[in-house]
Amino acid sequence: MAKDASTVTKVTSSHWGAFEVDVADGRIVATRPFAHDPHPTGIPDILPQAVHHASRVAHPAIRRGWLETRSRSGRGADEFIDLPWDEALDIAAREIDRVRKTHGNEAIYGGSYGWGSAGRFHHAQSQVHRFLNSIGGYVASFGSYSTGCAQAIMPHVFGVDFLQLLYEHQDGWPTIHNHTETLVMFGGVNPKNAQVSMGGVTEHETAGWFDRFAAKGMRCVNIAPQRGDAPEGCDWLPVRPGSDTALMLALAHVLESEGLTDHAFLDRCTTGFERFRPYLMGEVDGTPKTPDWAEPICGVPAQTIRELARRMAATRCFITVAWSLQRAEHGEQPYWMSAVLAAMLGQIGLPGGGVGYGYGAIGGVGKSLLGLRGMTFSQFQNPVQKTIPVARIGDMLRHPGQPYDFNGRRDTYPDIRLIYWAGGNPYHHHQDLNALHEAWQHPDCVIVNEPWWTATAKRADIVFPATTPYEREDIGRSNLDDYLFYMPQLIPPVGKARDDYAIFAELARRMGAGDVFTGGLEAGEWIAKLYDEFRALAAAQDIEVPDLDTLKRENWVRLPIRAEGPNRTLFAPFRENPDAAPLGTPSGRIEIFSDTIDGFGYDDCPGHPVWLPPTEWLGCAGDAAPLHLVSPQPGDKLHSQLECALADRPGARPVTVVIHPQDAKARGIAGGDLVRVFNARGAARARAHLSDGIRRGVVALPTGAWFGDPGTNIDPHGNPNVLTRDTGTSRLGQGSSAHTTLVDLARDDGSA
Ligand SMILES: Nc1nc2c(c(=O)[nH]1)N[C@H]1C(S)=C(S)[C@@H](COP(=O)(O)OP(=O)(O)OC[C@H]3O[C@@H](n4cnc5c(=O)[nH]c(N)nc54)[C@H](O)[C@@H]3O)O[C@H]1N2
Ligand SMILES: Nc1nc2c(c(=O)[nH]1)N[C@H]1C(S)=C(S)[C@@H](COP(=O)(O)OP(=O)(O)OC[C@H]3O[C@@H](n4cnc5c(=O)[nH]c(N)nc54)[C@H](O)[C@@H]3O)O[C@H]1N2
Ligand SMILES: [Mo]
Repeated sequence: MAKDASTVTKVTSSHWGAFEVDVADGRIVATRPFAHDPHPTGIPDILPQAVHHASRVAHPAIRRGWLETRSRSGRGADEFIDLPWDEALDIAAREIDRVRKTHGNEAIYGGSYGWGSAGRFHHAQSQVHRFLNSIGGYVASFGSYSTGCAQAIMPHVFGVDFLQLLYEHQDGWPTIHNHTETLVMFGGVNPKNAQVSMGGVTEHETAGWFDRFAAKGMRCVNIAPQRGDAPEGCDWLPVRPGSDTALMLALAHVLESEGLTDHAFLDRCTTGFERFRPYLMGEVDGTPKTPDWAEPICGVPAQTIRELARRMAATRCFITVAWSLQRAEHGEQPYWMSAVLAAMLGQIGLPGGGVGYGYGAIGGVGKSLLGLRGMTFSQFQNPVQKTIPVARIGDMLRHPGQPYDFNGRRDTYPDIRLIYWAGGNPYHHHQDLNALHEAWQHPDCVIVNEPWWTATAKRADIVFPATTPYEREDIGRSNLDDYLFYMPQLIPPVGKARDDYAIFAELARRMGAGDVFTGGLEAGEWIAKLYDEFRALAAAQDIEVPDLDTLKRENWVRLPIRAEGPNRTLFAPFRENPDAAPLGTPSGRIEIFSDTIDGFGYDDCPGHPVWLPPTEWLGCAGDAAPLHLVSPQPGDKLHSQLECALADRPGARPVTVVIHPQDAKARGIAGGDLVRVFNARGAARARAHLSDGIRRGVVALPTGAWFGDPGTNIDPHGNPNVLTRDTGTSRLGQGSSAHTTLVDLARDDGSA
């Protein structure tokens, strides 16, 4: 688009990176890649249309049935009445006050999971949590949909918080480049997912590293149902979804039976191998976990498994595991077993050896940066002690007062009367959405702050229109990135939208907690205060950060925080001297057998890693649902964000489902056909894309389409979460099991 004199161009930041924005007459008119990004993403292209889209929430709105009679039925079906801000805020504050006085703050669910926006101050989750804490607290959530299961299991194995492992310890790409000879990637290293990172990734470098690996002759093995789960040029072992643990066990069996296990390392640095070995060798159950045993389970030929194991032992080998593997039933097992396999190889603590998690899952993993602290808006302490594992929200709403197990603890679900959501879209992210819609009718009131009429906003009683990051100023910065941004306010708020901060300040004031929530500061004053704190903390680490006025003028700076030297290596000091630098596990060692987990007595997560067949996978697929559905992240955007603009593109909806040509042929499906993807839980419409880059028997339908209106028997846009199972990964992790789903496909004539 040609720029005229009135066009202003600024840089802003987002979860998918930095980009330039052209603004004219108060509207975003165009975007362009950030000049310093070697592999920019196309996601910002849809931004101008989305920000000014007709589906923006223009006014505070209250559902008619709730406004008139406080009726709980009709969520998602009723029309909404627009109200002036003051009136809507009065009504919401009265309702929150009523619930906390009548039922206590334990009746308020504010877990409010979701990615919201990338700015540091206007971080919607911090805002809603601080507000709820300032009025007496709320039921919170533990973990994320991304890594909830890993966050529960990995501290038992390595004695480190899983996210800390990710941020502070794992080998950087330069280390892998310099040392690794064999890169074995369970679930791949997905270039499309590396476009995105929590808080932003400015230089998208993941794909570039694979070009360098190829040039160096590194052998990269992509063990995943889709070839595209790793960059081009990698070997592809099309594994059956949900079966990686069996494959890892077979690799371990080869090591042990061929004398390739590093027992010296196991003795020095691990505990419990002697309790795991009888299971591996079949001495306890009569089933040795050989490659021949694994072949029919995972679909990888036994001879391939043997050769791979030998190569892994003979070369510097780095194992990576995608987050998708633990977003599945028994997701604890491949995570734990990958650590055991790496321990048996004896390379943990050597540069470019051992195991790492989430490379490619988000863009910043593999960047070696000095850690900086600060710029966090305090959420205060939560006076309510109750938390649920984040992905158990459906169970919580369905089973108030019922007991459940989680990571060694037995608790009961609270009786939720009010849900407050800001910065997330549960009708995007949760599983079995038809069941969630039923459960969602239980609370007295649902309040949502949202810029767009998402499926969640449509299922609320009170909706407050929130600004997008382009309508307010903020600071952009991520722990996995070395850039710092001033995110200027680019346009005035669209419609009557207000910042989450302003909405919560007004609600808090009405509930007598205004000063507590705001601390007497305006948004701009908070940004300056948090920035100055950050700057002082950085200065204490000898890192110079410009003052805020300079940053505002410059728009962005690159911080000198790339770690010196390429050799960041996970657990190197521990390997060197495990007595002097013990891990945080009870034994101080890597736990191949965990007495703690064993003591929980869970049959779905016993004391050492085991192969447990999932409830739904190709090993038990029948006539009713013969295909395994994987529902990966969308390549063209972030989750459900900006969906309205994509959905408007001709032919873009319903979403594309990837199917193997032979599976399509067996169903009379041709490329481009409309199809129905279905199982006993629901049905979604999609458009077939035939590809031999997906394993036979597997279909892939990405997440991100907005869930349709209730009352239709098929989701018209292609939301996979009408099909997925809503069960925890196990009693230990209780994470999301989204990838454990069987379905069938049929041609669809397009009628409802
Ligand atoms: N089947 C299946 N389901 C999955 C997954 C899967 O692999 N398969 N993956 C899961 C994972 S890992 C994740 S992280 C989740 C993602 O699920 P979510 O994080 O819930 O998805 P988003 O679409 O990013 O939702 C963010 C919402 O915040 C809104 N928003 C943006 N900025 C602001 C703001 O400033 N204020 C307010 N109030 N709102 C704002 C956006 O419009 C959007 O509706 O999905 C999960 N669901
Ligand atoms: N463009 C874009 N990037 C994103 C996001 C986005 O919405 N858009 N979301 C971000 C978020 S919040 C997260 S958490 C990460 C998620 O990162 P991941 O969890 O790693 O990604 P997914 O897209 O869920 O799955 C990646 C691939 O895993 C494969 N897979 C599924 N099940 C199995 C299995 O059992 N075994 C094996 N070996 N492979 C399996 C599938 O083929 C799938 O394509 O992505 C982030 N990156
Ligand atoms: Mo995620």
